[in-house]
Amino acid sequence: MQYALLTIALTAPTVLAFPFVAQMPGVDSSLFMKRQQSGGSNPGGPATCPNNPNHVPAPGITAQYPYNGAKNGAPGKGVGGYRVPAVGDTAHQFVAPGPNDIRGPCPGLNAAANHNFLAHDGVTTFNELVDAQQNLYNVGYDLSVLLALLGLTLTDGDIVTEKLSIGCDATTRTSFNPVLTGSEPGLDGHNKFEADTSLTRNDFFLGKGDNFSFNGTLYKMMQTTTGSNYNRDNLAKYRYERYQQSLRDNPNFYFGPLSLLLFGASSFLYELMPSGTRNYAPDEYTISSFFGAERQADGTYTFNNQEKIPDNWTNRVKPYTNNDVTAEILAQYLEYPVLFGGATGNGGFDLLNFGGSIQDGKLIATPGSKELTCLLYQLATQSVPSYLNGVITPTVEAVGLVSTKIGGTLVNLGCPQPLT
Ligand code: HEM
Ligand SMILES: *[C@@H]1O[C@H](CO)[C@@H](O)[C@H](O)[C@H]1NC(C)=O
Ligand SMILES: *[C@@H]1O[C@H](CO)[C@@H](O)[C@H](O)[C@H]1NC(C)=O
Ligand SMILES: CC(=O)N[C@H]1CO[C@H](CO)[C@@H](O)[C@@H]1O
Repeated sequence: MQYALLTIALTAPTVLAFPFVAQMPGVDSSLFMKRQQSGGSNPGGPATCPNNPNHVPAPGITAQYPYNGAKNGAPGKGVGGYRVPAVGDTAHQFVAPGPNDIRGPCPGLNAAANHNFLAHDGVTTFNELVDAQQNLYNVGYDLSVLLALLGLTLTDGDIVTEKLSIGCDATTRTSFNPVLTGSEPGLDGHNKFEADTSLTRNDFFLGKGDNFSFNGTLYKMMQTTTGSNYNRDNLAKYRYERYQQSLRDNPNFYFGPLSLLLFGASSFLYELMPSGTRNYAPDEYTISSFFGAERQADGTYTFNNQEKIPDNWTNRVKPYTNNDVTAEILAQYLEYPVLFGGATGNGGFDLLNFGGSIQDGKLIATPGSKELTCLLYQLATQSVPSYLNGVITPTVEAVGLVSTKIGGTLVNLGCPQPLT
């Protein structure tokens, strides 16, 4: 466990400006504990998780096909605009996932695994994640490291083996010692990294625990609202629509600090997925390919299990950095400001505070501010209210890993030191 789960007694006085409402009428409190873990044969749990006994690590790059030159978790060149997969590079051609391969809620990582930038079975490592993001998408080194750390620590990968399942619970393969670490739910683990109001995934409560599978109804809604132009303005609008939908339909709706990552993820549609060969337009051809969304004759969408880099694709020219993504998170938020907090099940809504960036339920970080720069770092190093009656706090070991990998750069910029 990289994050200790702290469930606060309902009567205890607390410094957190967040009321605990799990036992209020209308709130199904049994879900709160289940939210954290997708145990046993629940959706995303170990019993139904594919298992490839023959794990093959990602092949990595070669001198002939160097991409960004990123290997072993180190910084690459940070110069994109090249073709992926490179012409002739058979090691990174698309191969659809088989029955033993794990895929999860992230189309960016699923496509990376389908193209062998991550291990094809979906059990990956910190280094593979950092290398793949740079070589494939030209994500900046700083952001590649931050996202990989968030994946590893927040969603319970293993900080000793540095292994992570990109989907369901594969503890037997990620953990250095399952008895000591407990279960490591992978990226499907809800309300650590995985949150309500995703673009194309169900809310946890509404999906009865399956919040990681592609939902064609939601994809269709996104396509309709954006008019197939997945740019910032249109995605901000669609995210707002999803928020209103969850507020209306989901009595256990929770929109906490980790939901900030969803604005980051939606920026990936117009910042990381578009192709130079299509003038970097976030268009239907491109986005549907990454999402594996297949349009049917009647206009509905189904999942084809083929999350794929579009043909003839070239990646972005300049690296996409921590500052770029936090600026996009704020820009989308400011178009349709919404409140952070949780539904109390009786029509009420509780607001929350987090770090210096969320106050009384509102994101108050300003462009270029320290709070904005530190946003993702704080998610990785501070206690995060992660659902209605709980807070997750990184362990000393998790904070240690983050500082080892980040090397103090963000602390030097004035980001708050972790308290643990
Ligand atoms: C180590 C790096 C990464 C990790 C750990 C990660 C993890 C995740 C997780 C857990 C989600 C689900 C969030 C939710 O729905 O609640 C997600 C969503 C998403 N990710 Fe990633 N991701 C990473 C990198 C990327 C990259 C490089 C791309 C783009 C090329 C990407 C594109 C997306 C998109 C578009 C979504 C939204 C999907 C939807 O809501 O339907 N991710 N990611
Ligand atoms: C997909 O999402 C819609 C809208 O939230 C929901 O009504 C439907 O049940 C979901 N479908 C599946 C298969 O979960
Ligand atoms: C691929 O992209 C190149 C460069 O823009 C273009 O000249 C070529 O026509 C494209 N080929 C296909 C099959 O789309
Ligand atoms: C438990 C549950 O509701 N699972 C469903 C969620 O959605 C997927 C499709 O996206 C269904 O296949 C599951 O049965």
